[in-house]
Amino acid sequence: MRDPTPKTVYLKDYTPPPFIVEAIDLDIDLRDDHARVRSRLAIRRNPNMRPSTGPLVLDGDELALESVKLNGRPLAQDEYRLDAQRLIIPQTPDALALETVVRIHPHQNTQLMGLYASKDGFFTQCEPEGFRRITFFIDRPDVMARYTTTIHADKARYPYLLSNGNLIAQGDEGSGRHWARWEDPFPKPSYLFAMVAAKLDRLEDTFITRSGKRARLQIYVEPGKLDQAGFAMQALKKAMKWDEDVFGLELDLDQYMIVAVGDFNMGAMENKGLNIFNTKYVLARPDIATDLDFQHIDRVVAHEYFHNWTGNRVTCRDWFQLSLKEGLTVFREQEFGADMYSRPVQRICEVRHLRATQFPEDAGPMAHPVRPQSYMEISNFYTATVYEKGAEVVRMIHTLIGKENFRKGMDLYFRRHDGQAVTCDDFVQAMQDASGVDLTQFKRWYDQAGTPVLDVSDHYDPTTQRYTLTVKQSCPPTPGQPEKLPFHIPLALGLLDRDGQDIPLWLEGDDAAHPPAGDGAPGSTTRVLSVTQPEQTFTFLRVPAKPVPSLLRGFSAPVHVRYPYSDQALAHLMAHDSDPFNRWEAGQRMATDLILKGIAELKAGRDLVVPESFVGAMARLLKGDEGYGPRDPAFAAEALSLPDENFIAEQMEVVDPDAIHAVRTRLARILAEHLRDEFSHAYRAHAVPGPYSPDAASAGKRALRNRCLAYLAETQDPQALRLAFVQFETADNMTDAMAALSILTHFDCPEREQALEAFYARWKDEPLVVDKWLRVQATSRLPDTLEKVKRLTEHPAFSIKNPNKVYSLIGAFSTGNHVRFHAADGAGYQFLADQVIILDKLNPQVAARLARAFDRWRKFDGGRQAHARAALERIRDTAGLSKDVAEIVTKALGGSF
Ligand code: B3K
Ligand code: ZN
Repeated sequence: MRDPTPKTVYLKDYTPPPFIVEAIDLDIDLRDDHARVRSRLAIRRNPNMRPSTGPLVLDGDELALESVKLNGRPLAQDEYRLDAQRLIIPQTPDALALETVVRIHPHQNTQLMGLYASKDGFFTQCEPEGFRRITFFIDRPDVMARYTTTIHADKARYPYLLSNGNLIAQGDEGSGRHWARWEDPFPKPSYLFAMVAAKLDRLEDTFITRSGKRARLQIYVEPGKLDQAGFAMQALKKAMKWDEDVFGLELDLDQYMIVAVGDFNMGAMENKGLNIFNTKYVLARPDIATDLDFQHIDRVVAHEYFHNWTGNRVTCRDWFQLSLKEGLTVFREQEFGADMYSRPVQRICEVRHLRATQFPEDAGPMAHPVRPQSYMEISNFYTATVYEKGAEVVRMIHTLIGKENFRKGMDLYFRRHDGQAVTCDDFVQAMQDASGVDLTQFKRWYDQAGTPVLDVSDHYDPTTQRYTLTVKQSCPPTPGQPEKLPFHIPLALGLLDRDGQDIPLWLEGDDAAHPPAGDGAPGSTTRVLSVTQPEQTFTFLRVPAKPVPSLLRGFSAPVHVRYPYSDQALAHLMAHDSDPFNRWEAGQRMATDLILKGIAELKAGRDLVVPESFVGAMARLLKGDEGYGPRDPAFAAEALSLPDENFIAEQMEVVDPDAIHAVRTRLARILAEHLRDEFSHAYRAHAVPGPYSPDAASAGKRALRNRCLAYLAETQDPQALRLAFVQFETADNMTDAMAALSILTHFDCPEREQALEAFYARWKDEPLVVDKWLRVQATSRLPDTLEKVKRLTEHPAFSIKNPNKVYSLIGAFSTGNHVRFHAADGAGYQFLADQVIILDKLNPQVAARLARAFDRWRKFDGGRQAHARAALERIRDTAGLSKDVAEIVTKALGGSF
């Protein structure tokens, strides 16, 4: 586990594997304090690597080797070498059968990588390099083998024995034990291996694929929780149908299993035919899960299912290509979400998430391209850049070549690469070949880090009715990449006239006979400009009067756009833009400008001034166009949300967390006081009658209503806090209860304590609800929050060994409580350092993820920087630090980012 000299791995050093494994026959014998794993590998030299005489090198981590046989003959000790990470056999024939027997200790596996024990049994997680913790293997994704897996365990304690593929045999074997053998018909990389031996309850269903095949669907959950598995099953069926309808992709298995486990490092894992999920993304019931939880389940179940084609059938050649499967699968999941819920609202949430996580990453010490060029620990690169920016890159291809061509590109990609381990270049090539659009320059998105900036200026000439936009692109330096080449950026835009109507767009140089693929045709009201040069001008013809530009519609590229909008222009866009994303965006720009101005005023000792145009715009959002209430409450709820503190911090040269918090809270209070009646009215008007349902329309109403309640509470009127408490007490669903509790947590009032106590008393036996209870306390704005968080680490509700608990308490405090984590006295930083150091001994992956909260430390003032540096250095100097955490802290401390 501890590697004394962590090495950097480079993409440029990639070479194909010298040996390939054609088949693996695994036999896993689970005992009370260990497991014995026998593996038989059918290996041969890679024919493409001839002539070759090199040694056979197998990866292994924390394996106690008991024996090794080559072609049936036990090897003497001088015929192989063993070090902490490898088994090396210098002399081998070109084709061989290798048998190893190892002992492992799943009960002591606190890393939750490889085979580990959890409450109800044994589970695995292999991606990216966990399989080597189960047996010796060539543990890299371009080695694809056929798996047969036999599991032995106590029958009463572990009635279900599961692995990838089809169950081909099973039986009893005396002493109350049983066994089962599984065979996976599809060759796969080792990271997709999974097995489970556990006592669980099973929900079953069937799905008839479009070619008429009947597939068995099974969801396995903790005993007694079957009533929480139904929604995930429906999600799975929706996802299967959608992938058939939209991409023509069908399930290739007779049986598809999802197993939920409470101890899991991340969200879920797409193992072939046997997905293993964090309980958080499976279990749901109206009284314990919020609307957002339901939505996340829909999306994560779909995401893992979609991997069956984008990831499993076509996989990654090496881990640098991770975004090949992740960016593409996130894009597919986003499109599924857009079709299941409100497309504009999904997009708004995705962009907000991208800006909250990926933009800061791209501006900080861990900045890396969508296809990283090096890493010390690959687990650190399951990042917002690889996932979310990777999805934006796929979306840009979709925008540039158009929907039909994109589908042709996907078809071609599968035709060419089914069953292969390939690269991001292979994906782009298929898109280029299918569409005829040259994507050569576009590919820079995969290799250059940093968030590009578009500086836009305009000029209108009334005599010629020409409107000219000048677009300059630039990209700030990132670690190892001081200079960037220009990107190919799809800039979708529209022009609004004085009445708020879209103007038909005629571009100088339009060739009506050959409209560029994917763009709106000449004369349409949204056009996609291809920005490819450092500076470029675009001239629109027949523009009757100076328009208001609606730039980057639908957020067509992951960039910053700078354009000198007046408040009036923003209010115009907020009221009229036909692109809902940009209607939302205009409001966010206005609020951000207002808060940044307010911070400057505060420093000069003056109070925040909120212009009538802003209050008026908010009032219109609440009232909507038709009668009382907006047409789309879910959209209104988003548009009424102020940009969060992390986002505002990113817009500042030197971050002042106290000022951000003070001004943002003040703005909310001023709005609440001005619009008290409107908020009260909308709160009452959007009550959702009848039994709870997580559908998009009802969820939208609840979201708006709870946003109104939050504003009302900002007045600090005891009646408003009372109203929140009453909602908390009477809610028949977790969404409304949790919304009320998340409001009360910020106010030092008796209702707060009463609600928190009642909540815990009621839900202490539901781990996922206890996670919410921890999170809501960790994100309180009250000044003593850190003290409370520290006390909660001692509470029986908390366990540092459970990743969900760690993320809910420590993660939520350090990434979701800007003002308290970044306290001027450095106490937040010291606390986080303490926790990272403790956790690193148990679970380095989760510890490294926590340590990322230090990423932006250089953006703060000298005092805070000194505290952060001391905390980081203390972590760095800890003896026996994992390479996971070492990589994060050395990058944070090095350089100037
Ligand atoms: N592929 C997994 C992520 C594995 C993370 C390993 N540290 C989940 C997903 O993206 O679907
Ligand atoms: Zn994924």
